[in-house]
Amino acid sequence: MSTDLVEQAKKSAAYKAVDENFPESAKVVGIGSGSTVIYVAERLGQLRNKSGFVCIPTGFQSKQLIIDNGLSLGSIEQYSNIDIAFDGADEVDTDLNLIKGGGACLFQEKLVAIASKQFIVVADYRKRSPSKLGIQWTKGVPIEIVPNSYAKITNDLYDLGAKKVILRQGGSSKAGPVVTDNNNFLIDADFGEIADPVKLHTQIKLLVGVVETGLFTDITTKAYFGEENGQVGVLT
Ligand code: ABF
Repeated sequence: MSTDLVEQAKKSAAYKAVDENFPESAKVVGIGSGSTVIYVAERLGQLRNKSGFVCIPTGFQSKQLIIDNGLSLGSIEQYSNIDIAFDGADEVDTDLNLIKGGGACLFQEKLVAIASKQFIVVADYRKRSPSKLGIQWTKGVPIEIVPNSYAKITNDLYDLGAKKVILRQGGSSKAGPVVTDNNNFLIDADFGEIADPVKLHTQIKLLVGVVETGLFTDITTKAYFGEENGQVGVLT
Protein backbone atom coordinates (compact mmCIF):
# COMPACT_ATOMS: atom_id res chain seq x y z
CA MET A 1 0.00 0.00 0.00
CA SER A 2 1.56 3.28 -1.09
CA THR A 3 1.90 6.02 1.52
CA ASP A 4 1.39 8.62 -1.21
CA LEU A 5 -1.92 7.03 -2.15
CA VAL A 6 -3.16 7.09 1.44
CA GLU A 7 -2.00 10.65 1.93
CA GLN A 8 -3.71 11.75 -1.29
CA ALA A 9 -6.89 9.97 -0.18
CA LYS A 10 -6.87 11.85 3.14
CA LYS A 11 -6.35 15.18 1.41
CA SER A 12 -9.08 14.60 -1.20
CA ALA A 13 -11.60 13.59 1.46
CA ALA A 14 -10.79 16.57 3.66
CA TYR A 15 -10.86 19.16 0.87
CA LYS A 16 -14.14 17.85 -0.51
CA ALA A 17 -15.72 17.69 2.94
CA VAL A 18 -14.86 21.34 3.55
CA ASP A 19 -15.84 22.48 0.06
CA GLU A 20 -19.24 20.76 0.17
CA ASN A 21 -20.22 21.49 3.76
CA PHE A 22 -18.60 24.59 5.15
CA PRO A 23 -21.34 27.19 5.48
CA GLU A 24 -20.35 30.80 4.67
CA SER A 25 -22.34 31.76 7.77
CA ALA A 26 -20.34 29.48 10.12
CA LYS A 27 -19.07 31.32 13.15
CA VAL A 28 -17.84 28.39 15.28
CA VAL A 29 -16.03 25.37 13.80
CA GLY A 30 -14.78 22.24 15.55
CA ILE A 31 -11.40 20.86 14.50
CA GLY A 32 -10.66 17.25 15.41
CA SER A 33 -7.42 15.32 15.75
CA GLY A 34 -5.33 12.97 13.66
CA SER A 35 -3.57 13.05 10.33
CA THR A 36 -6.59 13.60 8.04
CA VAL A 37 -7.84 16.68 9.82
CA ILE A 38 -4.52 18.34 8.99
CA TYR A 39 -5.94 18.82 5.49
CA VAL A 40 -9.23 20.20 6.84
CA ALA A 41 -7.32 22.91 8.70
CA GLU A 42 -5.20 23.54 5.59
CA ARG A 43 -8.34 24.00 3.45
CA LEU A 44 -10.03 26.25 6.02
CA GLY A 45 -6.83 28.30 6.15
CA GLN A 46 -7.22 28.98 2.41
CA LEU A 47 -10.69 30.54 2.82
CA ARG A 48 -11.04 34.26 2.18
CA ASN A 49 -13.21 34.73 5.29
CA LYS A 50 -10.92 32.76 7.58
CA SER A 51 -10.97 35.47 10.21
CA GLY A 52 -14.78 35.34 10.29
CA PHE A 53 -15.02 32.17 12.39
CA VAL A 54 -13.44 30.75 15.51
CA CYS A 55 -12.09 27.19 15.68
CA ILE A 56 -12.52 24.87 18.67
CA PRO A 57 -9.78 22.26 19.13
CA THR A 58 -10.13 18.73 20.47
CA GLY A 59 -6.65 18.53 21.93
CA PHE A 60 -3.11 19.84 21.78
CA GLN A 61 -2.46 18.74 18.20
CA SER A 62 -5.57 20.42 16.80
CA LYS A 63 -4.81 23.59 18.75
CA GLN A 64 -1.46 23.72 16.97
CA LEU A 65 -3.13 23.04 13.61
CA ILE A 66 -5.51 25.96 14.13
CA ILE A 67 -2.67 28.30 15.01
CA ASP A 68 -0.37 27.07 12.21
CA ASN A 69 -3.05 27.67 9.57
CA GLY A 70 -3.74 31.22 10.71
CA LEU A 71 -7.20 30.38 12.06
CA SER A 72 -8.76 31.93 15.17
CA LEU A 73 -8.53 29.79 18.27
CA GLY A 74 -11.40 29.44 20.77
CA SER A 75 -12.32 26.89 23.40
CA ILE A 76 -15.29 24.67 24.11
CA GLU A 77 -15.77 26.53 27.39
CA GLN A 78 -16.31 29.77 25.46
CA TYR A 79 -18.33 28.29 22.59
CA SER A 80 -20.51 25.32 23.41
CA ASN A 81 -22.71 25.74 20.31
CA ILE A 82 -20.67 24.73 17.28
CA ASP A 83 -21.97 25.19 13.73
CA ILE A 84 -19.94 22.42 12.12
CA ALA A 85 -17.09 20.12 13.19
CA PHE A 86 -14.69 17.98 11.14
CA ASP A 87 -12.83 15.00 12.56
CA GLY A 88 -11.13 11.76 11.59
CA ALA A 89 -12.06 8.26 12.69
CA ASP A 90 -10.45 4.89 13.25
CA GLU A 91 -13.40 3.07 11.70
CA VAL A 92 -16.79 3.98 10.24
CA ASP A 93 -19.58 1.44 9.84
CA THR A 94 -22.36 1.51 7.27
CA ASP A 95 -24.70 3.23 9.78
CA LEU A 96 -22.20 6.05 10.45
CA ASN A 97 -21.22 4.68 13.86
CA LEU A 98 -17.55 5.30 14.62
CA ILE A 99 -14.66 3.98 16.63
CA LYS A 100 -12.44 6.88 17.67
CA GLY A 101 -9.69 7.41 20.19
CA GLY A 102 -6.67 5.83 18.52
CA GLY A 103 -5.07 9.25 18.97
CA ALA A 104 -6.04 9.41 22.68
CA CYS A 105 -8.28 12.50 22.35
CA LEU A 106 -11.66 10.81 22.41
CA PHE A 107 -13.20 12.74 25.29
CA GLN A 108 -12.65 16.21 23.81
CA GLU A 109 -13.52 14.84 20.37
CA LYS A 110 -16.87 13.60 21.63
CA LEU A 111 -17.54 16.82 23.53
CA VAL A 112 -16.96 18.87 20.39
CA ALA A 113 -18.89 16.41 18.21
CA ILE A 114 -22.04 16.45 20.35
CA ALA A 115 -21.91 20.24 20.61
CA SER A 116 -21.94 20.54 16.80
CA LYS A 117 -25.00 20.98 14.59
CA GLN A 118 -23.18 19.05 11.85
CA PHE A 119 -20.42 16.52 12.43
CA ILE A 120 -18.45 15.60 9.33
CA VAL A 121 -15.99 12.69 9.31
CA VAL A 122 -12.98 12.64 6.99
CA ALA A 123 -11.00 9.46 6.39
CA ASP A 124 -9.14 7.37 3.88
CA TYR A 125 -10.51 4.15 2.38
CA ARG A 126 -8.90 1.94 5.05
CA LYS A 127 -11.32 3.25 7.68
CA ARG A 128 -14.50 2.19 5.94
CA SER A 129 -16.05 -1.00 7.31
CA PRO A 130 -18.08 -3.10 4.87
CA SER A 131 -20.68 -3.62 7.63
CA LYS A 132 -20.15 -3.44 11.41
CA LEU A 133 -17.49 -1.86 13.64
CA GLY A 134 -14.57 -4.04 14.73
CA ILE A 135 -13.73 -5.30 11.24
CA GLN A 136 -11.22 -2.75 9.95
CA TRP A 137 -10.07 -1.50 13.36
CA THR A 138 -8.95 -4.49 15.38
CA LYS A 139 -7.08 -2.76 18.22
CA GLY A 140 -10.25 -2.55 20.30
CA VAL A 141 -12.57 0.16 21.53
CA PRO A 142 -10.62 2.98 23.20
CA ILE A 143 -12.05 3.86 26.62
CA GLU A 144 -10.91 6.79 28.77
CA ILE A 145 -10.92 5.91 32.46
CA VAL A 146 -10.02 7.37 35.84
CA PRO A 147 -6.53 5.93 36.53
CA ASN A 148 -7.11 3.99 39.74
CA SER A 149 -10.14 2.19 38.28
CA TYR A 150 -8.18 0.32 35.59
CA ALA A 151 -7.98 -3.08 37.30
CA LYS A 152 -11.68 -3.18 38.17
CA ILE A 153 -12.72 -1.92 34.76
CA THR A 154 -10.49 -4.48 33.05
CA ASN A 155 -12.34 -7.29 34.87
CA ASP A 156 -15.70 -5.69 34.11
CA LEU A 157 -14.87 -5.46 30.40
CA TYR A 158 -14.03 -9.16 30.27
CA ASP A 159 -17.38 -9.81 31.98
CA LEU A 160 -19.04 -7.79 29.21
CA GLY A 161 -17.49 -10.13 26.64
CA ALA A 162 -14.21 -8.47 25.65
CA LYS A 163 -11.66 -10.89 24.12
CA LYS A 164 -8.66 -8.78 25.03
CA VAL A 165 -8.27 -5.73 27.28
CA ILE A 166 -5.11 -3.64 27.29
CA LEU A 167 -4.09 -0.62 29.34
CA ARG A 168 -2.54 1.57 26.62
CA GLN A 169 1.17 2.05 27.20
CA GLY A 170 3.84 4.35 25.84
CA GLY A 171 2.88 7.94 26.50
CA SER A 172 5.21 10.83 25.83
CA SER A 173 7.65 9.44 28.39
CA LYS A 174 7.32 6.02 26.64
CA ALA A 175 7.33 4.33 30.04
CA GLY A 176 4.05 3.49 31.68
CA PRO A 177 0.47 4.13 30.61
CA VAL A 178 -0.59 6.79 28.14
CA VAL A 179 -1.98 9.79 30.03
CA THR A 180 -4.70 11.76 28.26
CA ASP A 181 -5.11 15.55 28.12
CA ASN A 182 -7.47 15.08 31.10
CA ASN A 183 -4.86 13.15 33.13
CA ASN A 184 -6.73 9.89 32.66
CA PHE A 185 -5.70 6.46 31.33
CA LEU A 186 -6.87 4.66 28.22
CA ILE A 187 -7.99 1.09 27.85
CA ASP A 188 -8.34 -0.66 24.48
CA ALA A 189 -10.97 -3.40 24.70
CA ASP A 190 -11.35 -5.79 21.78
CA PHE A 191 -14.93 -7.03 21.42
CA GLY A 192 -14.46 -8.40 17.89
CA GLU A 193 -17.24 -7.43 15.51
CA ILE A 194 -19.67 -5.13 17.33
CA ALA A 195 -23.27 -6.06 16.60
CA ASP A 196 -24.89 -3.29 18.64
CA PRO A 197 -22.59 -0.29 19.29
CA VAL A 198 -25.26 1.70 21.15
CA LYS A 199 -25.79 -1.14 23.62
CA LEU A 200 -22.07 -1.74 24.07
CA HIS A 201 -21.39 1.96 24.61
CA THR A 202 -24.15 2.13 27.23
CA GLN A 203 -22.89 -0.96 29.08
CA ILE A 204 -19.31 0.35 29.20
CA LYS A 205 -20.33 3.89 30.14
CA LEU A 206 -22.15 2.56 33.21
CA LEU A 207 -18.95 1.09 34.70
CA VAL A 208 -17.68 3.21 37.56
CA GLY A 209 -14.51 5.00 36.49
CA VAL A 210 -15.32 5.18 32.80
CA VAL A 211 -15.11 8.76 31.57
CA GLU A 212 -16.08 8.13 27.93
CA THR A 213 -15.93 5.50 25.23
CA GLY A 214 -14.62 5.80 21.70
CA LEU A 215 -17.92 4.51 20.29
CA PHE A 216 -19.57 7.48 18.56
CA THR A 217 -23.16 6.56 17.78
CA ASP A 218 -25.94 8.78 16.38
CA ILE A 219 -23.58 11.74 16.08
CA THR A 220 -22.20 11.74 12.54
CA THR A 221 -23.93 13.70 9.79
CA LYS A 222 -21.79 12.49 6.87
CA ALA A 223 -18.51 10.69 6.23
CA TYR A 224 -16.10 11.43 3.37
CA PHE A 225 -13.70 8.68 2.30
CA GLY A 226 -10.76 9.27 0.00
CA GLU A 227 -10.68 6.17 -2.21
CA GLU A 228 -7.70 4.33 -3.70
CA ASN A 229 -8.75 5.39 -7.21
CA GLY A 230 -8.57 9.09 -6.30
CA GLN A 231 -12.34 9.53 -6.00
CA VAL A 232 -14.11 10.53 -2.81
CA GLY A 233 -17.02 8.47 -1.48
CA VAL A 234 -19.68 10.02 0.73
CA LEU A 235 -21.77 8.12 3.28
CA THR A 236 -24.89 9.82 4.65
C1 ABF B 1 -8.55 11.07 15.90
O1 ABF B 1 -7.58 10.68 15.01
C2 ABF B 1 -9.01 9.86 16.52
O2 ABF B 1 -10.22 9.78 17.13
C3 ABF B 1 -8.84 8.85 15.51
O3 ABF B 1 -8.34 7.84 16.29
C4 ABF B 1 -7.79 9.37 14.62
C5 ABF B 1 -7.96 9.32 13.14
O4 ABF B 1 -6.73 9.68 12.66
P1 ABF B 1 -6.24 9.70 11.19
O5 ABF B 1 -6.97 10.79 10.51
O6 ABF B 1 -4.79 9.94 11.38
O7 ABF B 1 -6.52 8.37 10.62
O8 ABF B 1 -9.58 11.74 15.25
